[in-house]
Amino acid sequence: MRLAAVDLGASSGRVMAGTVGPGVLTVEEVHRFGNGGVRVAHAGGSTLHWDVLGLYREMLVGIQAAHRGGVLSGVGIDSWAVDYGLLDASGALLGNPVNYRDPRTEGIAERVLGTVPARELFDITGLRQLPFNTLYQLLAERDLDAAGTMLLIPDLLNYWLTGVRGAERTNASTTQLYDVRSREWAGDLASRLGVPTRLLPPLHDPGAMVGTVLPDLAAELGLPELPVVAVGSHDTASAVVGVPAGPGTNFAYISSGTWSLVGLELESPVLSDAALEADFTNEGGVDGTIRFLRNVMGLWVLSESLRTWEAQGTPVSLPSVLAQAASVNPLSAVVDIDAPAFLPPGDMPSRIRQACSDTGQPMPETPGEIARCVLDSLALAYRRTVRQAASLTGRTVDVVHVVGGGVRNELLCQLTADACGVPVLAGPVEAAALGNVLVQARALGAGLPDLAAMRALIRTTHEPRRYEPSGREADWAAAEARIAPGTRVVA
Ligand code: LFR
Repeated sequence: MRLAAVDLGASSGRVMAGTVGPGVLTVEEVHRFGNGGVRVAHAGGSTLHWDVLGLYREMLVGIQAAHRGGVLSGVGIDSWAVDYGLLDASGALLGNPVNYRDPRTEGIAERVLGTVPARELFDITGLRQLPFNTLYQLLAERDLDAAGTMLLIPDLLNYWLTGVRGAERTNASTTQLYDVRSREWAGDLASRLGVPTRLLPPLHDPGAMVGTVLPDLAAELGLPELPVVAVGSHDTASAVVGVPAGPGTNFAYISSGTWSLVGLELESPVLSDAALEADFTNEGGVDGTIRFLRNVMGLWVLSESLRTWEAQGTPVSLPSVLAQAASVNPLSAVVDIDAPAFLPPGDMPSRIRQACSDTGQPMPETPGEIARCVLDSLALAYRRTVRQAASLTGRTVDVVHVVGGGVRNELLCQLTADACGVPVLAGPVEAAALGNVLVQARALGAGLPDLAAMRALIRTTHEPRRYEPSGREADWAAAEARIAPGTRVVA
């Protein structure tokens, strides 16, 4: 069967045409488009938005393109998490969704923790305090009175396609308004904090039918009656479905793109004090799994560096900067890549130099040296996170699966194996689209009873590439010591 997977990332969106059958699994990109923050000025300063209507329009172009190549049986949408649109009672969009990197939530978490202590909030939601969690964003809204419903980005696009309002559970689990154990909205928590529960739409699981494309829209686009299927609508949930882990392997995963999501797949959440202190999060996955992970700042720091060099009139291409980085001395300077300073858009090379200087290390100068510092620092963060995840859960990790766009970065894959001290299996690049397509296929009757069956099909059709660790454990341990807590840069 042929399916369209809409996969929206923070820096680009794509529509993939997928084919699933016995022993068959392919995805082909039929439409790709840029995405990113759009800063808009107003009397109070400025706000960083998303261009959600542009994304909707490009998504429709992509679905049409997918259908031109063969009749579609379904469509599924996944995107980055936490962000949302507010609808009024009639279903009209109230304002343009705000980008999670906008600083509007500054100080909100502290306010919330004055009412609900961090320990209790973690116990209910399982989530780490990231400044952009939906809860904090809703509390930063100027006015919620006119709002009738809050729809996360994929749910909003599903609504525009089908006219049906709902919330898919994997993405709902990232809002900090969702009870990780009961798998329902945390209504009491919302009320205590002043978030009206009328905003929270009915929940459904990945694999549920959302509806069919509205007849007028289908006619306009030349589409047949087309089911819209709920997939793991959080892109990381779909990407982890797409991890080609074999049965019984002790694996950690890194979903590597704008962010690096580093962790383990579990059957139930880990809500210990140690997990809370280590800033781990428990997000809902497909088939009731839990993604016990940590957000590591990711390739965003490198892409923002490229943007900075371009803005400064000295553009460098990604391939050339990576080639330069490969010949820089390993671990010359490393930073705590998770420092809050690296979250907002801006001049990353300066921030990296500053962080190196703050920790008494030589400052990288050339683009190649900066890029090497970013990659070494990412690998170091992966090392710390994989080891923490193992110790917080009492599990061992024998292999790290890397999926997503970062798989293309061979240097980073090798550094990851070196830093973690276990083999890396890299690929597929398009794990999120594959996970999206497989959950749709199952919902539409293609067999594939469970995650194991889906992953077996991925393994036979998308063999990952293996990187062996090179055994320089002492060097990585020494680099880790250079940025031990106490040397963190401040935003
Ligand atoms: C990755 C991702 C992460 C989430 C971040 C913000 O694209 O979805 O999982 O923490 O974006 O939504």
